[in-house]
Amino acid sequence: MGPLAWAICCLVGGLLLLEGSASVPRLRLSYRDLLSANRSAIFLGSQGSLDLQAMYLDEDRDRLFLGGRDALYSLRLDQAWPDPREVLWPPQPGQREECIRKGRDPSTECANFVRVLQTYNRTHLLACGTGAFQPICALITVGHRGEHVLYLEPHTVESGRGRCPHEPSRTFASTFVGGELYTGLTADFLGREAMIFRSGAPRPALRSDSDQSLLHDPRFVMAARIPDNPDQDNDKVYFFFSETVPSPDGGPGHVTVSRVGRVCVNDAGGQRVLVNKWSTFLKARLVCSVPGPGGAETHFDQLEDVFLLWPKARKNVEVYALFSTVSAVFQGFAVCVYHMADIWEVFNGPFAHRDGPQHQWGPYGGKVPFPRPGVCPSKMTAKPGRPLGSTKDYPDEALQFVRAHPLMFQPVRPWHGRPVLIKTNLAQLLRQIVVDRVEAEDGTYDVIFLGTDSGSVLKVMALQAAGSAEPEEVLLEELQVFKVPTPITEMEISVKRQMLYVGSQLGVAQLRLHQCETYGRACAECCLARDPYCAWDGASCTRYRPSLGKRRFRRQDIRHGNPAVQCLGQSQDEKASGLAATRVYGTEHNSTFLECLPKSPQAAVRWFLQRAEDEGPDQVKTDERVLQIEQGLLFRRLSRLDAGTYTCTTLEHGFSQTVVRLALEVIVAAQLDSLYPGGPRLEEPPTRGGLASALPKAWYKDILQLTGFAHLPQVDEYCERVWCRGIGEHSGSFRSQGKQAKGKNWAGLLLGKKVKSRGQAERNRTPREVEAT
Ligand SMILES: *[C@@H]1O[C@H](CO)[C@@H](O)[C@H](O)[C@H]1NC(C)=O
Ligand SMILES: *[C@@H]1O[C@H](CO)[C@@H](O)[C@H](O)[C@H]1NC(C)=O
Ligand SMILES: CC(=O)N[C@H]1CO[C@H](CO)[C@@H](O)[C@@H]1O
Repeated sequence: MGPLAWAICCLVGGLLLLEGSASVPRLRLSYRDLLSANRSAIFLGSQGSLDLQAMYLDEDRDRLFLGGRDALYSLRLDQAWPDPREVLWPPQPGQREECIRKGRDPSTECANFVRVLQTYNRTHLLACGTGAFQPICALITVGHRGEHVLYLEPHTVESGRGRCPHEPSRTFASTFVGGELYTGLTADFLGREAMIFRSGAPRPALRSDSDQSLLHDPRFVMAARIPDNPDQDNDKVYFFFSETVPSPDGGPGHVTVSRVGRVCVNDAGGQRVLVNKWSTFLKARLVCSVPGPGGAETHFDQLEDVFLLWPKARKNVEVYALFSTVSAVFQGFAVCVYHMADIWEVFNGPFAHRDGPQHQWGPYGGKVPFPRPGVCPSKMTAKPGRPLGSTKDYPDEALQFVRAHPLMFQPVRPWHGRPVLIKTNLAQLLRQIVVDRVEAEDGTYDVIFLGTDSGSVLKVMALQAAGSAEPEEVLLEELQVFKVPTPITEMEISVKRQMLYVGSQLGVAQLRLHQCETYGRACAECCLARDPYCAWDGASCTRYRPSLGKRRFRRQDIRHGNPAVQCLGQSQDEKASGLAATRVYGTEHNSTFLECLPKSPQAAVRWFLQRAEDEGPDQVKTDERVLQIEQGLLFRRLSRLDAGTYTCTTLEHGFSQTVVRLALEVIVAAQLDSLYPGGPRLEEPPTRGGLASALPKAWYKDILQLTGFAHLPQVDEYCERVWCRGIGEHSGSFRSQGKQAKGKNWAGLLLGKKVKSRGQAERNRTPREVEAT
């Protein structure tokens, strides 16, 4: 076996072990489900697409600011986005033409794509855009709290070089700290000069030293100020990014690695060395990997997104990072969590050193100068008679050292040494991550929201089971936020409002973190959902509030989702088993379909048939004639022996529930033939307007005759339901067939071609469309 074949085999073998148990969501909600339940509200602008590049959630002002193509928007954080404000901001005069003349793409590059939106002061935002390949910045008046205004201050427009990339597509990160903008970007026209840049009066701008090869083709993901300790002199701005570096063992080729880098906020550059360049920049590798069989690690090296989870006390922030694999063989994603204490430890550890480009990296073993490179000037660096109040006072030796040793030797390892979540063989790519720490009855849970490249959001938990090394993945919901598949590029959370703000190139959506009633109206359904936001309160599935939890009756079981324990004696469940059967008809020798749509795709579906009152129910035997498919039971050719009462049950976490009961009657072929010597008249369905009068009443009377008048009320009711619902405005019926098929069905239905009943699912008002929307 060649080395490549070996690598592939072992990689794939290792990944088989990694596959999560439950990659089917407990609940899947379509775009239309979300809109009709008020779970989401979409803003696409007046043109139907914003070309969104930047999103800034401003919870102090209760506003959401958006940067688009040649425009800025301001939305108030209310349901359904009342009165949005828009400001047009095209490139400087002549710049668009100049951009085209230089050979850039007129539609995707030669416009002002707004990529920076940061709070400047209490009344203004700083905005920067690509300016058709000539970056520009300006101040935007947004008004005081409570006002809803948006104006561009034309006299403040100035060059945005170093503050915004030239192109809309290039990765970029920025943060605004103490009146200065920190950016990680490629700052030149050709996109070659990668740097970390700081700008803003009154201090002179500071940038990365270009001859230092500090950054290798970086993809910046995030930048943020994270205080190390209460002493503000120690505050640093951290950058999270990936790099493509020469192979670390001196071999040929390049590898992708992920990094955390940092600079001191009070860095002022050096006096003789590193003048107007960073004098405190250091970086370390972020490792996110799992051990495979035989000790070989599977690495997730490409950083996709980072979310900082600030605990209530605002110290010891936790870094949630989403990674992907860089392999051409397979696509995998992992979420790793890093504690700041572990990051600090690595920055306090040995520096990486090698004697030359062909040598291996090792820990630097010599004497490290004082003040230790990378340390911010503060009381700690001051010594009697030696103020060291600024990096300009640092000895040249210390600056030379940091210039030669920007990389730490040790990598930062994730908490527990492994990812909390691994996703392989996904149909979608994962792009964004946001995390909410939720208090539930039996503990605190981190709910992870993942934005995909197909316009959906996955709501996931990683449960650390006692005694098991591997966390259990609980995929709570899959929410199709955008109508058409489009990569999610921005995601912000408002814990205060319990909302997620989701951005794609098309526009933004406001999405509720939870909607407990969607899980159903029974205690068992609420419990099986295992959603830490929700609990059974004795009457319905509602938002769990820890403060009230002690006094009120609350049923919740996140860890096990076991309704048998939690919902004992909760009458709603017992009702289900006594569910009355709905009468349905099928014709002999024809195909018939019995629908059963369990609320959760995770549930195992079983069908039982009871032929006579005095017989017990038997599990339905399936073969090539009777098929059990995802949506129900399909009889390809109905036999008169198929008549009886069918019960569809689901089994989930050892808990069995009845979803639907259908009493199937078989109309014998001979009876039909005698009624319609020339075959059944399958007329075109009546149009919607003439529905009531045009229905061939005689025709359905014929069926009554066939079945005997004893069943009159049920048949009547059945026809009523099928006709009025199926053909009318109720788009929820005949879902899997799309609009075209809707009208045609009424005839087939009576002849038993396709029998639909939503049974219990009907009673719970959530329309769940299979139809691709
Ligand atoms: C959704 O919200 C609108 C307005 O906020 C309201 O009129 C409507 O009744 C709500 N619908 C549901 C299903 O809650
Ligand atoms: C914010 O900055 C702008 C521009 O410098 C200035 O005009 C405005 O008065 C400032 N607002 C506040 C509240 O300081
Ligand atoms: C709708 C449908 O498929 N009808 C068929 C039912 O079966 C008879 C023969 O038994 C056919 O003639 C019909 O076309």
